[in-house]
Amino acid sequence: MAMRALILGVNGQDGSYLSELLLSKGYNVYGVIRRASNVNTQRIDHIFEPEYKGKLIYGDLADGIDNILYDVQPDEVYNLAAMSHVKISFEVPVYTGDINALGGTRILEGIRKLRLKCKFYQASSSEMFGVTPPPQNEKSIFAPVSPYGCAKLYAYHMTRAYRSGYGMFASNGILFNHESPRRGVNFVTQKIIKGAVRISKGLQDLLPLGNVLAKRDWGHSKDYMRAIYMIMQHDKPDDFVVCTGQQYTILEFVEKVFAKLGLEVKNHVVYDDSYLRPNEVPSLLGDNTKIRETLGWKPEITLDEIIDEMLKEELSVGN
Ligand code: NAP
Ligand code: G4F
Repeated sequence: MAMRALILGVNGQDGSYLSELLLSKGYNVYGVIRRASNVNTQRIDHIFEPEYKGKLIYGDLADGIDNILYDVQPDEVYNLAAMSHVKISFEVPVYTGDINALGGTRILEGIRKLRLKCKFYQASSSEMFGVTPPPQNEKSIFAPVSPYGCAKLYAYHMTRAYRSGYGMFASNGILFNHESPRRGVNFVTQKIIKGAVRISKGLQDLLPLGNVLAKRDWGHSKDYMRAIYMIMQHDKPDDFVVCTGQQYTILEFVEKVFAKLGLEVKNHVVYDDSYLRPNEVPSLLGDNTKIRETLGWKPEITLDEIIDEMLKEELSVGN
C-alpha cells in the first residue's frame, strides 16, 4: 500500500518541493492549507490539480489538527508550517510563539493522544543558533535572539521530549537558509533578484536593503527537501544540521546577481534602516559532517546555480 504523508505548510516554498519529491516516490500526499482571502496555492497548483485536489485540507496550527490526523492516518507527518519571517516575528512575537512553538506541540500531542504510529518531522532552523559563532553543528550552543528563533527552539526541544518520553519517531532537521524561485518575496535573496531584474528592465532605479554585512550559508530548497526525506527514512529518529558549509555576505550575493545582469551595485543599492532588526544574527555557517557521514547526503546545487535559476524564472515573467 502507498505510504501516506501529511504536510503542514504544503503551499510554502519547501512544502511544494517536498510534495513533488514524495509524489515521485509513490506517496499519497495530503496537505494542510489555511483559508485565505485570496488564492494561496500558486506554488502547488501544478502538483495538486486536478487529481489531488481532494488531498488539500483546510486547517490551521492555531487550531490544532487532531481531526485531520485522525482522517488521514498518515505514516509520516512533516511540520513545515510557520510564521517564517524573522523580522516580522518581532512585530508579532506572541502569534509567532503560538504557531511556531505551540503549533508543533499540538501536532505531537495529537499524534500521541490518537496513538498513531506515524513518524514526525519538525522544521527547525539555524536561526536557533542566534549569536553562537560559526561553524554551527548539532553540538553548538543555541542562543536565539528573535521571537522566531526562540519559538523554533521550543518546538525543537518538544520534538526531542516526545521522542525520549514516548518513544516516538520524531526528528529535527536544523536547516540553514535555503532558497529557490519559489522563495517568498520578502526574504532577502528573492527581494534582490526581483529588484535587480526590475532595475535591468528600467522599471525601478534603487534597491533599498538593511544589513548587507550579515553572513549566510545558502542552499537550494530542493536539495534540502531531499535531506529531510532521508532524515525520515533513517533507521532511528535523530537531529541533523542541513547546510552547504559555504558562507557569503548579503553584499556578495548582491554583487553576484548584479554582475550577471551587467549592473553596478553602487549605482542602485541604498541603505535603509527600516530593514534592520532589533537583534541581528550576524554569521551563519553550518558544518554538515553528521548528515554527510550518517546519511550520505550532500548538497548538489551551488549558490551560482541557485541565482541563475532564480534569475531565469524572474526574467521569464512580466514585471
Ligand atoms: P514559507 O514559504 O513561508 O512557508 C510556510 C508555510 O507555513 C506556508 O505554507 C504557510 O501557509 C504555512 N503556515 C503559516 N502559518 C500557518 C498556520 N498558522 N497554520 C498552518 N499553516 C501555516 O516557508 P519555507 O521557506 O517553505 O519554510 C518551511 C519551514 O522551514 C518553516 O517552518 C520555516 O520556518 C522553516 N525553515 C525555513 C528555512 C528557509 O531558509 N527557508 C530555514 C530553516 C527553517 P500560508 O501560505 O497560508 O501563509
Ligand atoms: O532572507 P532573510 O529575511 O532570512 P533570515 O532572517 O536569515 O531567515 C531565513 O532563514 C532562517 C534560517 O536561518 C529561517 F529559519 C527563516 O525562516 C528564514 O527562511 O534575511 C537574511 C539576512 C538577514 O541578516 C537580514 O538582516 O539579510 C539581511 N537583510 C538585509 N537587508 C535583509 C534585508 N533581509 C530582508 N528580509 N530584507 C532586506 O531588505
